[in-house]
Amino acid sequence: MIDHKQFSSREAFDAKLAETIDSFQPDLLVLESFMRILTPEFTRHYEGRLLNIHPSLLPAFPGLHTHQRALEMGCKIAGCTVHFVTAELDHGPIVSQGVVNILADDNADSLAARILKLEHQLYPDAVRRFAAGQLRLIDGKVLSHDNAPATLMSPQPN
Ligand code: NHR
Repeated sequence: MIDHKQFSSREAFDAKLAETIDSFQPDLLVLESFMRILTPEFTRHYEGRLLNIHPSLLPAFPGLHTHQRALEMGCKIAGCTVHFVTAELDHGPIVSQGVVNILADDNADSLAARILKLEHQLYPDAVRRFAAGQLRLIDGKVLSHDNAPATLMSPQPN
């Protein structure tokens, strides 16, 4: 484990992180509950081979507390977005999106739970497509063989 608190700056933490990751020569990095904003040096180094899934329909609600913010805005739909990570937080090129209806009695937890089910479909699917060579970032644009449409989930009880 690499603990960011042991480093005096984001740059130093990210440099150690990248050094450690590179020793494994990975084809793809997949962020999961990774809560530290990554430096431009790091995101540039892994450009086109670093994915994130964010629990909102980007470009709406980048950052934190997305479900609460969607509810407060009175949104009728919400969802999640798989994207390639760039220096600008939650603004990288979009790979795929999943959509759920927001129900009248939803709270942040019930909405999060419904969206999480979609995340568990979309994220592995994106990794599978990347591994199969069907998903690439070319000149900052997503190149996808099947041009994946949004995944829709009809309202259903948790
Ligand atoms: N880094 C870059 N450069 N670009 C992205 O798109 C990133 C990223 C790092 C993480 C995941 C992201 C999410 O989808 C992610 C995407 C952390 C924060 C944050 O504010 C925001 C979004 C995401 C992850 N982090 C605070 C920070 O100062 C710390 C918050 C905390 O510790 O609770 O790093 O959700």
